[in-house]
Amino acid sequence: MTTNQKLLNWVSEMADMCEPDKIYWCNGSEEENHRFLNEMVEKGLAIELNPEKKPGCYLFRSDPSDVARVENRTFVASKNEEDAGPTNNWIDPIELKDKMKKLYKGCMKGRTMYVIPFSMGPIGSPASKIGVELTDSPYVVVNMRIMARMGKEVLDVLGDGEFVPCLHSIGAPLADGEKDSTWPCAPIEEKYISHFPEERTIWSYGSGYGGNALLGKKCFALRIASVQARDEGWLAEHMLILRITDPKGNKKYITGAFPSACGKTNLSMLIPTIPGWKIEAIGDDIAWMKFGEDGRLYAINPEAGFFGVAPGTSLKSNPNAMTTIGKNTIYTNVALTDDGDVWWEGIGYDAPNHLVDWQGNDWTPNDGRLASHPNARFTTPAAQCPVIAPEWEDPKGVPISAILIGGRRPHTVPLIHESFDWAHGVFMGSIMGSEITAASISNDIGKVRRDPFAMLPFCGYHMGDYLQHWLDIEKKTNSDKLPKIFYVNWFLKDENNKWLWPGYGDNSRVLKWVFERTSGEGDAVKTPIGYMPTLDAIDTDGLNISESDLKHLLSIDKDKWLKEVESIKEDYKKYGDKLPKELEKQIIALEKRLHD
Ligand code: SAT
Ligand code: MN
Repeated sequence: MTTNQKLLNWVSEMADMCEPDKIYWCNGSEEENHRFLNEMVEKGLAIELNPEKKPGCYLFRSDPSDVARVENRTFVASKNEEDAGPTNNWIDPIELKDKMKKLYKGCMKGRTMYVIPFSMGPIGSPASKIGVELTDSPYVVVNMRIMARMGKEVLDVLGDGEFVPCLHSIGAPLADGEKDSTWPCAPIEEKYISHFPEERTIWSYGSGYGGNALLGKKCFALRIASVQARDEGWLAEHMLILRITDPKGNKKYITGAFPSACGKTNLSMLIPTIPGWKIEAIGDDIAWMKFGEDGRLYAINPEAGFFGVAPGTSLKSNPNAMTTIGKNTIYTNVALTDDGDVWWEGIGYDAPNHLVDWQGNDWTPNDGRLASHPNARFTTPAAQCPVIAPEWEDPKGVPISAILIGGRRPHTVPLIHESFDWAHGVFMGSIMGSEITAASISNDIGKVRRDPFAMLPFCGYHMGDYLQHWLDIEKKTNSDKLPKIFYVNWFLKDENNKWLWPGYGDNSRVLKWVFERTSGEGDAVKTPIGYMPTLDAIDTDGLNISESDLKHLLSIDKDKWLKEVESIKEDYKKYGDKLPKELEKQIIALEKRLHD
């Protein structure tokens, strides 16, 4: 097992508090995985899909109250409130631990406590970090096995070293003889997804779903890692990583930060529509970027799987993902067909006449209800992706040439623009975001929710300090070694609410310009907001797009941008005196350029 005394002590201390019936150390083997899956099928917690349609695949249905990350129950409990900043929920760490200890007391009665040693990043890579998750959910175990490298090998590499302790409970103890439900969890007001940044510790209680429970992902690889990255001089980011190859065989690596539901997974494995170009995936959600000896930023994907949104995934939107999830995949909250396959809205073909919906009820097409939950997910091994780049597990990482940022903006922000320099690129990152479309608070529709580098829900410290950290990165190397920063917007609409850009595989046309710009090529004009491609700099061969639509996509409206400036100034107020001086200068400079 392990001789790591700190680990042994922590496991026994947590077991004393949670009082599980058993403690089980996961070894990560195939045999163990099958045993857990079979046990869950026998208990009615999971359904094995038809092996002729979806070999090695299982369907889980969560409790309707436990279907997504819960941002209002997610806490950054730094010692000082100021360090959590205005965009995180804060509770004093001593008070929070007291509260949570009461909940954890006896919370695993009638259950097993699984010990999951896991590595974020390839096992043994100097860029990787080790965590240990304790959980009473076997669903979490089988998901963590896909999303991270886990088991005995990790303990071997850990030795007596440091790990991030991650405690998780679904918060549903079982009394003697009590019958279990299919997705036990705690009520919303008892759910806590807590981070103790100074201690590098995670305590999660009450939810079994996604980022609330698979603690290696958002909790560790983003919230805790962002604090480690700040202290150690690197970047832990909510970014995809892709490799792009031109027709001559030249390769470059690009990362991209986009808020949820902007197509990160689709972009990372896109099939280009321009002949001779190729895109391969390295990661679809998280990038850790550190300086190499040559002064360039190298990225690794700390994860080993994709936890993607199923609805909307189709042969049109993402054929490579459809292949990836054809086997050895865990599906959560999708609909089940009568022949043991899965279906979801936007899968690309009509629903059959009968399904069992995500809540386990009969469903027919005229019911007017969704058959799968909008946040239904697949958990699938990255290695199964037909276009996974061969170096995706290279412990050194891959050198990054360009960083993309973007969101959903139906107007104002053009298809693409490039920053003048690093600081201007950080400014662009600080103002990115999406227009609110279907908000429950109707007043907010049409407003922009700014989400700097798509990290708003995932930064483990003050967002103002985070932006300053991005600015400081420039001082660590020569500026010509840094990636170029580009702001893309696939989501522009015309006056009739029609998309102006075809998207999907045609996004490769924009990536081609990015590729050229990082090679000192690609025609550009200087505009008040940054460099933009000339009209003929975007390859539109074989694309059916009108000259006027293209002009619309590649131009800016100064009046709209002056309004944008006002809205940015308003947004910046929330940082108070933590707003980096450089960003204050940037907004003034932008306003001046717009007036010139
Ligand atoms: O549930 S996760 O946090 O892993 C996915 C997401 O919400 O982006
Ligand atoms: Mn994400």
